[in-house]
Amino acid sequence: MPKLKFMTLARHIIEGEKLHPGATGELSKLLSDLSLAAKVISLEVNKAGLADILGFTGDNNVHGEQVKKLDIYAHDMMIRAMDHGGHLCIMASEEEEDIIHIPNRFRIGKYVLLFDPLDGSSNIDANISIGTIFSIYRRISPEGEPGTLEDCLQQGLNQVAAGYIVYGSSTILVYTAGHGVHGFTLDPAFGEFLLSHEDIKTPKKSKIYSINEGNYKYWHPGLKKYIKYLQEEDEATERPYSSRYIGSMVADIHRNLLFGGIFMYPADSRNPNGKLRLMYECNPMSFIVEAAGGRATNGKKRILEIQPTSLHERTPIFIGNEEDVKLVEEFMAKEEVQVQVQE
Ligand code: AFP
Repeated sequence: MPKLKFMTLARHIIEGEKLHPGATGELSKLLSDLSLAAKVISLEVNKAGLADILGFTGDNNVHGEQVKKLDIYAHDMMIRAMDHGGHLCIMASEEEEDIIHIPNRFRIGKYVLLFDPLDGSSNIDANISIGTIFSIYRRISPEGEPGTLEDCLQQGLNQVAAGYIVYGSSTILVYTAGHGVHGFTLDPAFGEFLLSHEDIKTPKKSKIYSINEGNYKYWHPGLKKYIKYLQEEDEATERPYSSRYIGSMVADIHRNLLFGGIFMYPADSRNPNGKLRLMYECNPMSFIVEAAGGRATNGKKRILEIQPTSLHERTPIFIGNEEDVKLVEEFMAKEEVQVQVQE
C-alpha cells in the first residue's frame, strides 16, 4: 500500500477550499471547529468508566428514550464549540426537541448545523463503537437574521458537507464537502486528525448485510425473501452473505463503507417509519455513502430527495453498495405487485 501524505485535517480542509474559487473560508473554519468538538468528545468517551460518567441521567430525550450522561455531554460540547464561530445561523440536535438559536451576543452566519451528538449510545456501557454525525446546509432564510426551522428542514440533497466521527478502536473522522470522502484518524500523541483514508470509494457489490433480524416477523414480505436469498448458497453471486450488526449505525455504516455491505433499518408492522432519524442520521450518512459511490433509499425513494416536514421525523433506510440496495428494492417492489394483484 502506498504511503499517505502526512496531512492534517486542518490542512486538508484548506486545500479542499482552494478547489472552490470564491470560497470565503467559512465552511473550512466551521469544519475545524467541529473537529475540535470531536477531539473533546473522543477524550471523554475514552474516559467512560474512569470518570464517573456512565449511567443514566434519569431523563428521557424527545424520542422517549432514556438519556445517558455522555449523550448530554456530547450535545453540550457540540453547542459550546459551534455557537460562537460566527458561521452558523441555527442548529438542531437529536437530543433537543426545538431548533437551537445562536445566542444574540454572537455573529450570525450563513450555515445550518444538524447533529446527532452520540449515535449508538446504548452501547456505551459495553465499550462498543459509537459516533457523532453532522450535516451542514446553507441557510435559505435572509442573511443577518436568526435562522429558522425552514433552514433546518431542507432536503438532504442541499447538504454542503456531512461527516461522522467513530469513537472505536481509534477515533476516525470521515467527511465530504463535495470533493470526495476522506477519513482522518486521531493521533492521540499529537491530538491531530491525520489523513488515513484518502478518497474512499465503496465497492459496487458486497458480501455483508446489517439488519436487526430480531424484527424479522414484522418485516415486509419482500424484505423477508431478500434476507433468505442472501443466506442461500450460490458461488456466482458470492452467497451466502455474512451478517454483521453492531447496533450503532455510524459504526455499521463505516465498516460497510470500507469493506462493502448493505445496512438496513426498514419499516415494519410496528414502526411504519422505521427507527432512524432523517435529519440527524439518514441524510448525512446517505450524502457520504453516495459521494463514495453507494446508494441510499427508503426502499422506493432516494433518501436525499425526501422533503422533511419535521425535525425529528424517522425514515426506513437501505444504504450501502449500489447493486445490493437496488436488489432489495426489487424484492420489495415484486411483493408489492403480488399483494396488489391478490387484492
Ligand atoms: P441508540 O443511540 O439508542 O443506541 O440507538 C442507536 C440507533 O439509533 C442506531 O445507531 C442503530 O443502528 C439502531 O438505533 C439500532 O436499533 P435496534 O436496537 O432497534 O437494532
